[in-house]
Amino acid sequence: MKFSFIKLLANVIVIGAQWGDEGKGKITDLLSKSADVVVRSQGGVNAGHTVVVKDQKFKLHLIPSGILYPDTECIIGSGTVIDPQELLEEIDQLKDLNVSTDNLFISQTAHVTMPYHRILDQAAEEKRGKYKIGTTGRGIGPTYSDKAERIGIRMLDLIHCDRYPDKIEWTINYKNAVLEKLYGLPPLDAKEVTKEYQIYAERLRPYVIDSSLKIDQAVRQKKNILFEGAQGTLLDLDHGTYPYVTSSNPIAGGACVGAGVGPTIIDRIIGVAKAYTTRVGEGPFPTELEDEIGEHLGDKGAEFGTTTGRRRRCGWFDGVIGRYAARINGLDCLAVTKLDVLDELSEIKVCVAYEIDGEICREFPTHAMKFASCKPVYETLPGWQQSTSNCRTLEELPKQALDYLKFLAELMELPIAIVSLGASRDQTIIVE
Ligand code: 2SA
Ligand code: MG
Repeated sequence: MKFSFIKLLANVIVIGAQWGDEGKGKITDLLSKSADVVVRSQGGVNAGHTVVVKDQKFKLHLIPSGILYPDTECIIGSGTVIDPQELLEEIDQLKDLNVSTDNLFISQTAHVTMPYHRILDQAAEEKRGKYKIGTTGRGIGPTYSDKAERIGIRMLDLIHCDRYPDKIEWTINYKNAVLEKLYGLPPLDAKEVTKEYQIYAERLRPYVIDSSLKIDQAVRQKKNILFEGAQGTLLDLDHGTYPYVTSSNPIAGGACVGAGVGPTIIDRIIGVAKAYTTRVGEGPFPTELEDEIGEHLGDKGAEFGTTTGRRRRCGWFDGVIGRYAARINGLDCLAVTKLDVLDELSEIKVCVAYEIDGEICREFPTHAMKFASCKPVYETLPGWQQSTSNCRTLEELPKQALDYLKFLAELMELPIAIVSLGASRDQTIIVE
């Protein structure tokens, strides 16, 4: 079966099947309508979701888009990293737009991004020179490094820092040595930073809870839980295009780890993929188009990073990484977004395999050098050259557009459950 409707009467993970920015924000926003709880499991303010409701644009980085529904509980889970200043700005932005944050909860074991993390992220990028990763510069990698090194500050430490300021001060002084000795940068004033963070702590304290316990209670009450992925499969620290990856696990397994639930509670895993491919930052990208078609996709698709404003690199749909994402995540079905961006093209290419050292390869090569050298093998499909943005059923789509979707579904061996044809909530086909 090529198309199927996956009912959201269950616990669902939404995952990016490419390099991030697949339009997960819109899909989770749609699914949040029938979810009782929405959970973010990993990542930090490197993520960016734009949700459009009644012509109002919401740019969210840390807070799940489910916050726009008044009865949906939103949890920022253990596996995330939290920049308190940015989170408070997001809370204020929502309040200004009359969106309540009473249903927002923050895990007490999530790690805190401190000022030195941001400085170190940017300094390390500069030092890497030609080996730079193209990070968002938001301190994500250094925050996760400290977590692994076991010198991180967790939300618990933050909200109790008025009583125990020593830990934060000690860590800042420890990091000052790194700033000075490794990068020749001026030290931070430990007392000043601690004072600043005490103010953030005061405001964030009411939101902080034992999140895994709260999720467990929701599971026992048979509530519908939506796990909202950030970034994408190919940016996964373990299974992505290392070293050009983020420092967390955006794959389905990562959702369980970061939320603190067992995999047995998950009923469905939905992969979100654009009808073409984009990537921000450095690293190999086999189907990249450095020509006027790539430019057209970028312009029509408004391909700019939500967090950094960087222009995204654009290319054809890559079925090899698509199949890889299906495997690594155990995807049940697919949501295809931004199909309308292809509307004007006379023909559309899809990568079905790679050629590596003269050999045809259908499986994703985890070897970075091989991946960097692979040439895409394309199949060319006819375009439809008419607008699809007002189509609301599969039947209303031009035949070539429907054939294109069927081709992707067959290639990925997955049913398509949702097709998105624009940014607003109603520009969507939900397959019945
Ligand atoms: P980092 O900052 O350490 O996580 O960067 C490491 C790599 O991960 C990529 N990355 C992303 N790629 C796409 N979208 C992301 N979120 C923002 C958005 C990006 C933006 O939604 O648009 O605004 O630029 C995201 N976050 C991290 C990053 O480009 C590096 O390749
Ligand atoms: Mg994004």
